Amino acid sequence: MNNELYFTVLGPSGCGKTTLLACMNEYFSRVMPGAFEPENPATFNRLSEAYDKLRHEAEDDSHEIIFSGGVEGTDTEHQYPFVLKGGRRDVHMRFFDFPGGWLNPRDPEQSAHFSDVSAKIARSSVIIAVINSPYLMQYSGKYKDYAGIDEAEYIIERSLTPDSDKLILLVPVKCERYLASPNDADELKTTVKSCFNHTISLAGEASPYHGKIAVALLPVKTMGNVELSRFDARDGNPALFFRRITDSPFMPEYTDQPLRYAMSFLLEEYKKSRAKSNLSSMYDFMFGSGNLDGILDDIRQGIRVNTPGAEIIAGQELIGIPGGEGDE
Ligand SMILES: Nc1nc2c(ncn2[C@@H]2O[C@H](COP(=O)(O)OP(=O)(O)OP(=O)(O)O)[C@@H](O)[C@H]2O)c(=O)[nH]1
Ligand SMILES: [Mg+2]
Repeated sequence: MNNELYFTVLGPSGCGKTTLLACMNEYFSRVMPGAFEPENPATFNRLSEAYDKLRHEAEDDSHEIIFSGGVEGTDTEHQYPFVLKGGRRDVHMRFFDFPGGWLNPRDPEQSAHFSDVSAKIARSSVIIAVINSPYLMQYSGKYKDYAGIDEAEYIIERSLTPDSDKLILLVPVKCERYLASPNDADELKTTVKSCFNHTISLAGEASPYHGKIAVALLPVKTMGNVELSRFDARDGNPALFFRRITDSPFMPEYTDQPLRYAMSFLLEEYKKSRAKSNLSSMYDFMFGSGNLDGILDDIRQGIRVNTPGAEIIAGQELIGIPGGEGDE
């Protein structure tokens, strides 16, 4: 258990965390069958169900898809264990997602939860902040508090430790409309960067974490064929409506990129621990047999640095891939 890679997935209920993992699972089980898979049937079932539901919604022309904001939803932590299969050794990874309410530092009832999430983040190599894009983009960001960014930034900062590197992935979803043209994608990019300004500054030269934090922005289309049709905030609790783009097929895109970036980062961490002859490091234990190199290289090979709205914002050397600014 101790030698698992931890990934923390942050974002309020309904923002699309499970959906993102479901799309990632579907992608890699298709392109790398047998190499990357859920560790147990419960995880497999939960993610397959989420994917089937997404597909069903994406292929249904008969209604608008409605999401309401502000619901706290599930009140329990979810864990999604995966295994990456090596010849002699497997690498175990565990994705954690938490109810949004647990991240509220001002709620005394949640303080135990807050500490628990914070400890998981401290132990995680990779943090994925899932961003419900319309809250940032509609009405000039008037509803951005619903995206839970302040909470995410606060707990990330509180959980950093000077002794380990971290990759922070900012992953906008429900963003088909904002990736429609290069100008739209630029606007999404600028907006997300300004909303996460504090986190990005933690990687800056003036920060004690400079050189230890990498930040990348990686928008993902989980449906690909729907667009925001209405944003109704009349009763103060904004509801999002999506509609299928006529005759467009269900077509998730870029769903593989977060894991590819994560694996590239982890491979760099492993190389660094090797160079320091730190043979007791977690990375050395997991990757040291050499058997996984082929798989990791395959995963890394598929990295794209120029998908719409994407950018490596800080710490490119930690991620270890060529390119920088993603231009459309
Ligand atoms: N239109 C659109 N809908 C999406 C997208 N991603 C997720 N959804 C929908 O959003 C709803 C909520 O997504 P989930 O993945 O269950 O959200 P979650 O963050 O796991 O929520 P909790 O488990 O309650 O914390 C689902 O009905 C998805 O079908 C997207 O990119 N576009
Ligand atoms: Mg979920």
